[in-house]
Amino acid sequence: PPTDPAGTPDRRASLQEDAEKDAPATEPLGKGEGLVWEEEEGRATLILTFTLRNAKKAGLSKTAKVFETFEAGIHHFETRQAKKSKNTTDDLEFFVKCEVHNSDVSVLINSLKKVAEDVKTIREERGMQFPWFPKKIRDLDKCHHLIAKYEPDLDHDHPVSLSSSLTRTQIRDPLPRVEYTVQETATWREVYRKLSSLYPTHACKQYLDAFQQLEKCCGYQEDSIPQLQDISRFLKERTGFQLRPVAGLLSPRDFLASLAFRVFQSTQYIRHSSSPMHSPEPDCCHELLGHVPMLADKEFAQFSQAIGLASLGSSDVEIEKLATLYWFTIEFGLCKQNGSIKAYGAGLLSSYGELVYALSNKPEHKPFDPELTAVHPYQDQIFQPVYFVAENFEDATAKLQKYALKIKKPFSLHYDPFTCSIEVLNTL
Ligand code: HBI
Ligand code: FE
Repeated sequence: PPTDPAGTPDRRASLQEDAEKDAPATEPLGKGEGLVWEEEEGRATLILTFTLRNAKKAGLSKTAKVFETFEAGIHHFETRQAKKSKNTTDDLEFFVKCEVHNSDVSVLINSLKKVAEDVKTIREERGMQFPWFPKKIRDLDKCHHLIAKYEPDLDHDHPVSLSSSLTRTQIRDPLPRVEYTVQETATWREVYRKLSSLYPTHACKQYLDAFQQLEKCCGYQEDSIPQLQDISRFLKERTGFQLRPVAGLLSPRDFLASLAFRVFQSTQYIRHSSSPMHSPEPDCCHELLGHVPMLADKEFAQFSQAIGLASLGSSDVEIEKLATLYWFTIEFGLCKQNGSIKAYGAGLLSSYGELVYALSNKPEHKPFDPELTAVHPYQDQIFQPVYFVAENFEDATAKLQKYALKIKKPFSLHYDPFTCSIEVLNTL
């Protein structure tokens, strides 16, 4: 049966409960947590058609799982044998009408594309020609879609690579303090020691300044892992950035959207002790040693927010380009400083080997130019063959904002820092 557009009473109750639980002790993410100020934002009705090959062998349950994962209200679900199939009666065509929350639309479609073919959508609602995006800081609670690194086909416990998308409880908890084990602290110590020996010669000035401050006021030291809560407070005072805990790799769209609100979604767990110098996914060594010091710099903070703002309401193609820009700047960026080149990218500042390599004469250095950087192929398995060098963060931000203006959207956006919300202008 069709779902109540505002969500079932149960769901509403649990959202309210979550909102109460969500109110962090010290740093509220939004205002008035615990009270529902506004009706929950709209749900979208979708009409989807797609084809499932070899439906007998696999796929039917995977397909159903996609709709289940996103708590889709199913209005109509019809299948028939695919017309075009020649040798097999196993191919099925689907016609589905369903209703999901706006924030889940693009992820649902992308998940479906992983299990089915010819996925086509007709969005019923009018005036919905662009993907949903958060308008208020509280909306970030809906930007929680995790992506698994492995391919769905290889792991049968994860039929849909985005199936872990509903992780509200982990994401929405207040910044918890974590008791790290002796072994985890030992891993941190090893990473901290090794990397901090390189910073004076390899890291940019902004990083070094902030790192010193973090050692002074935030418990940065090799013998214990600093707490997100303390760091978040520190950043908030300097640049207005705050941290939120997240359980793993987020979808680029969700991750970028949070930057628009000066929220950095940070993992809190640490890599396995068997490989202290490598982690396939972000962990707290990467976040705390790579990202956090740079987020304390005003100009870098502005640059980060600019990428975030550019992502809001952008198409999947544009998001992919912005994620590439993010990759070559915030993760692997270099910058000029007093006639030499230094690192500011978090992926470099949290990897001993690549930090040394990036500043050697082995890789190519190109000037940062958003148009070219956004479409440059990148490596996530080996060291980058090419790095992009920014003149400085002011210049990089100006170039990025110029780039962002060219992204086609039926509106323009303005961030209001007083209310931490997005104003949408010239809506069609
Ligand atoms: N998710 N948790 C987390 N941490 C990141 O650093 C991160 C992410 N998702 C995507 C992402 N980074 C970027 O590589 C871009 O795709 C935006
Ligand atoms: Fe990162």
